[in-house]
Amino acid sequence: MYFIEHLIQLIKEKKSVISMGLDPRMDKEGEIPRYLINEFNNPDKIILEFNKSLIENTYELIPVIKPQIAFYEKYEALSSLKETIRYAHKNDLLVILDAKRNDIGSTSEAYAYSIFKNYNADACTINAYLGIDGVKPFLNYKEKGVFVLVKTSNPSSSDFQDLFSTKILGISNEISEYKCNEHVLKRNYILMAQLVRDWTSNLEKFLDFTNLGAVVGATYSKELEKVRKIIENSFLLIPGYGAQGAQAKDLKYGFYKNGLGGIVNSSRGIIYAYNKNEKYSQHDFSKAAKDKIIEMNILINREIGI
Ligand code: OMP
Repeated sequence: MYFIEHLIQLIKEKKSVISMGLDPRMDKEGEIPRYLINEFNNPDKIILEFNKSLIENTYELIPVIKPQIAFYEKYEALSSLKETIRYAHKNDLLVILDAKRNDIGSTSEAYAYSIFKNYNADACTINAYLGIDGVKPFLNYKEKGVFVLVKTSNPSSSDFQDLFSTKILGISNEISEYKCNEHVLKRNYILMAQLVRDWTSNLEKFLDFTNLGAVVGATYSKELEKVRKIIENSFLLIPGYGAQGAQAKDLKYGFYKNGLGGIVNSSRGIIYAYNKNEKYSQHDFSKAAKDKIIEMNILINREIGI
């Protein structure tokens, strides 16, 4: 089944557009509960136990999880990542592997193989700075989903993504600066959104959506609205809810009137919710995550109308 078709099916079944981000942290107080760290004393085992408990308690309420590979690499716990993906699939969840990979075409092929074959992820995030030949190897896995970074949620995303530039035909590559008044300049994230739109044009559609999506931070709601209008046939992966400050009201313009068009990721806000409310002990971490998801589903669904 195509990723996007399955995603839409699960969104409708579960009435949820939430992606639970599985970003295991073990460095500070209040991240993965201490009792788990003490009990297992091995990063793979600690993380797998943590993730399985979260999945078991929340899989009926969400369509998708998004593990960020950096944390599994940091703790040398890649087998827990594979096991988590297997466990998520057994529990009716799709998996977006957040790897933000990209390179020249031949190296991208290896990245795509690793993400889709070795890890068996259903979708992934990529950076498309190298252009279409670094993107194609991911698109060659036709049934898989790909989310291209367009406008990221972080404060300094403006450093490059908000700068203005334009394409000028017939100008030598030796010229690295160009003074112009007559050209129309667009912000780089708008140009990236337009590229993604162009790349979707030949892809198969399900309910108007292709397997190629884009990432736009919920922390930039005006930009979210602009990108939504440019890339009509793409799902948007929208991170930044919760720990980064975005709220349900910021999400509305990422979605169409039928409530489709986006998924909202929260990682720390869900999986470490136990640590933000005195009514939970560390043993209640997955109950706290479940309660947070129930609350998010109500708040978000009210805004987007599903
Ligand atoms: P929390 O801030 O804990 O909810 O985590 C957000 C997750 O989304 C992290 O795994 C980030 O790496 C990821 N993310 C962003 O925060 N901002 C972006 O613009 C893009 C992503 C992403 O691609 O998922």
